[in-house]
Amino acid sequence: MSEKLLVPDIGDFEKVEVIELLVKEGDKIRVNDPIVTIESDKSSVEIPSTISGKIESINIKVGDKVTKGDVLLTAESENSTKKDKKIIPKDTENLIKEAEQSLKKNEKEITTSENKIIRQEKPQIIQVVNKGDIDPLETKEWLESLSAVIEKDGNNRAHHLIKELINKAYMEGVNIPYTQNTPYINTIPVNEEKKSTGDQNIERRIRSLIRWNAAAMVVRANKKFPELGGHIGTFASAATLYDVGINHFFRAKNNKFGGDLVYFQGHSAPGIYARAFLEGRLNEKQLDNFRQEVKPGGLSSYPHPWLMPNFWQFPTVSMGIGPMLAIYQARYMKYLINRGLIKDEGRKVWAFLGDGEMDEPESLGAIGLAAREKLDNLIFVVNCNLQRLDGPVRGNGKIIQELEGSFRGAGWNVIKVIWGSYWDPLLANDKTGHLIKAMNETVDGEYQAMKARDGIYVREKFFGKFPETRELVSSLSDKDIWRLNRGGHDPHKVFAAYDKAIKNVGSPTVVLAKTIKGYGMGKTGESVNTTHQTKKLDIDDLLYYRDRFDVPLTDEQVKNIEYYKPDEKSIEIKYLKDRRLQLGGFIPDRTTFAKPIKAPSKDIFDNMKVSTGEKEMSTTMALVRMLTNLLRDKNVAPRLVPIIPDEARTFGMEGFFQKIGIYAHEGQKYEPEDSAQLSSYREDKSGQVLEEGINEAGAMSSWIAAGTSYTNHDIEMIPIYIFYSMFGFQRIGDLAWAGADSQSRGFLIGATAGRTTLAGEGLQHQDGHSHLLASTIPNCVSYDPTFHYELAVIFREGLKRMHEKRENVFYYITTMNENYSHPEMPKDKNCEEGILRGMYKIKEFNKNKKTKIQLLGSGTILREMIKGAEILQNEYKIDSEIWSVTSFNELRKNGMEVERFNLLNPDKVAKKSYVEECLGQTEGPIMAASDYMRINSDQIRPYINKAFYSLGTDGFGRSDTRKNLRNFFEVDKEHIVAYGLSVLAKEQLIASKYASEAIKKYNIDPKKPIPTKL
Ligand SMILES: Cc1ncc(C[n+]2csc(CCOP(=O)(O)OP(=O)(O)O)c2C)c(N)n1
Ligand SMILES: [Mg+2]
Repeated sequence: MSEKLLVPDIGDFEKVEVIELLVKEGDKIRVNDPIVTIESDKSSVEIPSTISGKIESINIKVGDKVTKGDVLLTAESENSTKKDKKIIPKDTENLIKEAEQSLKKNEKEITTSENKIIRQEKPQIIQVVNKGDIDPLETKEWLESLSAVIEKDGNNRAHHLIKELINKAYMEGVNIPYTQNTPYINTIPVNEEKKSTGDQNIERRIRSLIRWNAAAMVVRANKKFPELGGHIGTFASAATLYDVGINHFFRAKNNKFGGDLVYFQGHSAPGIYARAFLEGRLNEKQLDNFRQEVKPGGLSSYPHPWLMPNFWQFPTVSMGIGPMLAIYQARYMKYLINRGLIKDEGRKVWAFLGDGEMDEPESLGAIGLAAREKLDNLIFVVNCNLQRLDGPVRGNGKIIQELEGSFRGAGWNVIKVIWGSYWDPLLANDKTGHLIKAMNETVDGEYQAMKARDGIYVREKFFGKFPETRELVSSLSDKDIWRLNRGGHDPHKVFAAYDKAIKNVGSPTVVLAKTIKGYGMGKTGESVNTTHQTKKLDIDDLLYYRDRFDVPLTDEQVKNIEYYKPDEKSIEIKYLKDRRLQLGGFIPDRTTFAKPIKAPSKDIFDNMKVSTGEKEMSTTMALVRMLTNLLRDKNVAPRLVPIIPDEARTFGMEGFFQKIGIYAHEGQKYEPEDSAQLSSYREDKSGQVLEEGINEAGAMSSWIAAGTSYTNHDIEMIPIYIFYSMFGFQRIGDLAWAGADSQSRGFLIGATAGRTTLAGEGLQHQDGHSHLLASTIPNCVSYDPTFHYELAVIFREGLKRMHEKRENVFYYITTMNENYSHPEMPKDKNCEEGILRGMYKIKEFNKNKKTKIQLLGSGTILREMIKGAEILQNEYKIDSEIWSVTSFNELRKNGMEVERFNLLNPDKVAKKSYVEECLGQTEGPIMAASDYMRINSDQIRPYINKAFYSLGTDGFGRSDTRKNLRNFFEVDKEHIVAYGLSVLAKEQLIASKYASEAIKKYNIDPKKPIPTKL
């Protein structure tokens, strides 16, 4: 049967141009095969077939304008699958089935777990003392009923009843104050704690040696060079948290398993080095070079993959970056699994964080996403030592309770590890509930102060709060009281928490572990406000530390601050290595086994090397066209990770929704409002686009996860994060720096760029400095292209350098939203090289052969330069050479390098910078302009031995038309002419009257203040 393929609903557009025909008569097509690409003035989209069969005739050609309902082609259909059918989200049915099945499964699970959870022991009733209780007897009856339910029908039944009670209370109008908190005790009851399989004695000995060596490393470095700094107190508080993880939980990457990913807290690095020393991965000399990284072999101050590329995986020391990166890493891991690019091996992402670090908005900013996306592969461990740098973390409150509230509210599984095992009998004997009351009422400032004192103080200040609690410890000595340990220092409690965390399904987990900052450091460093900065320990402190942890060193050895490493055959070293062997290898360890991606052949971009003729388009549109082309390259297509923070329509990328889908871990549970349209909003479990919402930091974190996929998942991916240029580096600069440190490979696209090119949006949108920010990152390669062929050449080279040759650079490219026609790529054989090196001659005006000026233009302002040059030639008889500068940043890098070489090699023939190669032999002064601040073009000033002037968009942006903005910032063709003439006059090449006349002619007010003052 013959069937017609019609133009589907393309939204509000009519008469949209066909720019590509992707099939021909006689071709066999299948449903979803792309047939034609159509392009409006904003975006280009492929139209997929809704028919399977052989094409009989094609009714349109390139250049035709089509509207909804027009016939595209006729085909002899095999089976007519109507578009109507396809638009029903294909995952929906599966999802419903899945949901039904999981409901059934859950029901089963509930019954079985109910049975399992029934407690054998009679649960202890905690009688919360409450002065406002008008009928304590009634309260007691209710509590006893609850205990009876728990005993008879289990936790789930009790939970259900409480929920029903609360619902009922709401319905009856009872105003229930909302609480996110549980009492200030451990989440896991003692009888549910999973016991560690490890040998606690050996583990304690190993931990003590690691503690010692970590402290010794910092003290030795600072003895040598007091300026080096370092931290002892942080790792001292976190040692058990790490040790339990490294001995029992963190699985390494090897040829059988992808490996857990562990984000170590930045300034706990000394402890991680100290362990690597015992493992034989680092030697004494390297420890002695802690924080001395200039000579090869030193250890970096904090985790920096750039500086220790075979060791550290994640840069974390800028507070707040670790939590965000870890969340998006866990999400990205699920993305790769759901797209079928890696296997689901149950890998986990662990992030170790400080309680002070949780103050950063970034730390808590993405926890909602982690819960929403059910990231049960993610575990946060927050080391709650109740201190940060200056002192307690909000001493009047309780950080653990505060964080519990935030995480529970967001939907996380929260495990509090507050009290160590020595507290268990006390809590069991707390029949009156006064101990819990004291725990609940004591604030962090008090908890911290107690650990800076002694047992007598704790007896008085803590247990002395109530006669009942005083009585509770009456048989304990002051020493016993002092020994009452915190949960985070108790390997049993930590083990139980981690065990529960890795088994949790359906939500991320946070372990809130209470510890003491500077644990074991004694009077100088334990729980005192100055702990954070303690980097020197005097001899008495060191002797105390040795004794505290039974480190087998003589006094003499302590005085020399010697490291201690037991013999290779010792039980400790054997144990430590065996544990890692069982867990697959050492961590951290940074490796890559990813295969490179072959860059697409040059011809994939050929259509960008011809003129667009009359057709006008923006470079943002050209980019989207190019990406659409790339999605047809079988090597590249599956590896592209387009990342868009809720701006796809601004950039004309809505065509991607249908073509490759938006990643959504649950598929699409609804029929989208625009389901009948070609670019309908399609979410899919295997969707490729990461649509991040209005969340630049999250999008950047995704970009980093994808850009480092080659090492963390052994698969090379190509992230392309397209942001509104002002909301790029300016907004997420610190993350960009971390991305660079991580050796992320991928593209950042600053779309709608340029201070005068993004016209109406105003001061906080119009970007005139992102290239400067980009230039601050050493491995960022940045370009500001004007024409589509420049973009194609740059992008292809980027793919080649980063993903085929695996160079550790990343690309920043600005694209604009101004529509204009694009010329054919110049035939000059050096053009491509020039585009990539940063400049090439694009045009020459030679009519007059008298006076000449060199005009350098970048981005959209290049076009103003060309127009200005035409006026200069036609009205003022001035010739010019026009240079398209694709990257002042790249030119500067080359200039710096060459200048340095020449200065360091005074006896050698001087090399020429590329700028000099281009401009050295040219005639006339140089004038440069871009849509960025003058300092952008000024970057090359030192490498030119000629008069150099620059124009730029210094000052606050503001909304207006492009024409008015360019006039205001003095980068339009009229100012280029006037300034050009002035430059020539200043260089005494023409009379100054020409410049004065032009200034008058173009109504330029010399008295107008410079835009930076307006
Ligand atoms: C963004 C940022 N701001 C400031 C610092 C300096 N700084 C380093 S550690 C620290 C305190 C950290 O406290 P916490 O997170 O509680 O870690 P702890 O050492 O107590 O485990 C500060 C402010 C930093 N590293 N990053
Ligand atoms: Mg802290």
